[in-house]
Amino acid sequence: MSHIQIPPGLTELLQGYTVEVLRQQPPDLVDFAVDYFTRLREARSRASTPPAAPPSGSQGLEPGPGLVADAIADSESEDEEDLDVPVPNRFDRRVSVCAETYNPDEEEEDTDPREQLSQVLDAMFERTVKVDEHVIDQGDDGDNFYVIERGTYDILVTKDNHTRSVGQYDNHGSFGELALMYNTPRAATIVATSEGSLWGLDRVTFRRIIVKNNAKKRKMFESFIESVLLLKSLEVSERMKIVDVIGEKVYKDGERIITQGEKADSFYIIESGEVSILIKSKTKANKDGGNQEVEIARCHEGQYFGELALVTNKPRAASAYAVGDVKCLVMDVQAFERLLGPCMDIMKRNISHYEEQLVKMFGSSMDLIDPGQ
Ligand code: 1OR
Ligand code: 1OR
Repeated sequence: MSHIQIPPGLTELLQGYTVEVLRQQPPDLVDFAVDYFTRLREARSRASTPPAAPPSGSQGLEPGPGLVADAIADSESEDEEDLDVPVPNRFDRRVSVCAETYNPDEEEEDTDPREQLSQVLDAMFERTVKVDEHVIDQGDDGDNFYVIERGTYDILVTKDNHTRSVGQYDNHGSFGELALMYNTPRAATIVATSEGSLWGLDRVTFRRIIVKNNAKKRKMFESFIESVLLLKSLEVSERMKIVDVIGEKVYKDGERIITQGEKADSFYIIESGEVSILIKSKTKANKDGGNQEVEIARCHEGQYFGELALVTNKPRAASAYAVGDVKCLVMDVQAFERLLGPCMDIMKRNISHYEEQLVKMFGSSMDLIDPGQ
């Protein structure tokens, strides 16, 4: 048998793609691959030409702070890193976790993004876990960031000697970024509730790539986030934390963003464009078995949607479609619960308006929560 040559870089290339697939669980692997590799190529060609205008954003991405490829793809065109906003918790950093505090000013000029990608892939390691194993313990210093490959995990928070479960990860998502981003002790305990497997990324590599990317994101989204009415009541540092966790997603005209009846894991803020909310409802006004979708609302730039299912812990009450091209900022449910607590009153007040509208439109509020399938 003749020897088949594996071209240099192939393994790393496919590993990078695989890690992002595992992280983001995209619905369409081929579309995702096109996106991923196109962005990688763009990053490469940007690296070989002088940086032009700042990147307009990280299109088509799921939320989350750990988007390694994205960070790499973006980081080479940025040289300055000073944050002109206060870094959360800068003053209560603990010395023990500060030993190798990342100082962006000292960062050497960035090298080729491919080189960075292979640095990250080299640094990533697989960790398998057993039922009841603690991946992270609240109060510890942060060592690694984790991307879930598979398994279910409980998020436990201890306060005043009382431990409660505040959420779960189900075969999807990432955790352990907070202690690394803000130099704080671990904010929660993460316990495996099944056998599972994780991709770990060490603190130094995480900070080198991700913190740098977050500084860029802050610059990019700061003024938009400040303009969002819902977030007005937050402190500046709280808004910056939101910038750190958001992702950006782009939708084409007519594309469905949310599907009524599905399980919810994200919250959306419209960055540009318009979103139509449609409901299938077995109400008096809609007796055909509930198969006809009726438009119930339009959302515009600066407005949010997809909060209802997260607040009520129910399936999506309606579907959302892009009207023209739409760009949304997307936040996952854990970040939503962690960061948007102060905005909960406003959202709940608006939800009570949905109920009123529902009664006005359909003479019933029964179907708001339960999709009429
Ligand atoms: P870390 O480095 O602090 C624990 O280590 C990780 O748990 C943390 O990063 C997050 O990635 C993850 N509050 C704090 N940390 C959370 C939370 C959370 N959820 C996930 N993590 N809350 C729950 C929100 C659903 C708020 C509880 C009051
Ligand atoms: P979600 O997570 O249930 C669908 O996903 C989203 O549509 C929902 O969150 C809201 O953000 C958004 N009733 C229910 N959901 C609505 C409504 C609405 N409007 C927007 N959404 N009503 C319209 C009130 C003008 C009442 C129904 C007639």
